[in-house]
Amino acid sequence: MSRQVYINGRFVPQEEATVSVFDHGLLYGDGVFEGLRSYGGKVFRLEAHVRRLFESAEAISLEIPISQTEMGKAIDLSVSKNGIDDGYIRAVVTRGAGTLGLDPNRCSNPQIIIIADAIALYPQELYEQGLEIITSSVIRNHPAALSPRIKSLNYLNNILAKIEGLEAGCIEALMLNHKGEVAECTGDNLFLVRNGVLLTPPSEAGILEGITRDAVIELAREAGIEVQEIALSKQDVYEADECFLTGTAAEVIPVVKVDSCEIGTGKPGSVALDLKERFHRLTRA
Ligand code: PXG
Repeated sequence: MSRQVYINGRFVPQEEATVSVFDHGLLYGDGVFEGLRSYGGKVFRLEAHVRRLFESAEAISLEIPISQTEMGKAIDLSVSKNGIDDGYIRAVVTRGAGTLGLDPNRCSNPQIIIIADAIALYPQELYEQGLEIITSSVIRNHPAALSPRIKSLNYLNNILAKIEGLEAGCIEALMLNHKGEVAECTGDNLFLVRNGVLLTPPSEAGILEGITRDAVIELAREAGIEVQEIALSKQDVYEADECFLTGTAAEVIPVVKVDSCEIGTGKPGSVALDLKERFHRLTRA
């Protein structure tokens, strides 16, 4: 089905939605993006995603030529114009076309692109049986090199870890930071349950602070579950009672094996399943 794609203030059929081969988004990965979900035609946590998009842009000195309100409206409109109920939205802002040189000052026309499409969910059985993941040998970007807080078009760090995971038969892979602490997975945040307490790496571990992660922390606290954002080791993961991942695409998904080590009982844990349900209700509310 052909989609109407938003590009710089206009909606055009997807075949006509193009950017220049001189765009620094393509040439250098110089740009930022967000992945959002809509449920029943309503975008989940739209303001938080738009805020993060603008923060990512600011962190790379990229001035987005429209306001956050206008961006939010354009995202909403992309969903409604394409008649999407439960869908996935990709918002991208590139540096724009420039010269064959790094200098971003030679790019004068940032490109704003919004694509809304149907969502390809992970197979249902993975939510019931739980994922098996591995720890990648690729460490997460050093925060002083390219901060993981910036959702940039430069995703090679994550893609290299994803390739290693896929080669091992896993659709996700755990990434450690430069200190050897647990950071996050290639497109998902990680949580553990230990003695009834929910544990997740803090921002300083070098993670993208996921919007799903924030929602799950809120839901857990509402449910009376203690949550701690603390540094975690690979050993903490192996010895945890439960493990699960959170992300816009995955929502909440249990993990039952890490590096061939069974987590807890080797079956999805009760806290993970409860939070999965609570998140499901929140998004469909
Ligand atoms: N860490 C990283 C590195 C991510 O890229 C998350 C955590 C989870 O954040 P949210 O805000 O989504 O809870 C992400 C998000 C995709 C895709 O198409 C990837 C993400 C989000 C949506 C789609 O692979 N990554």
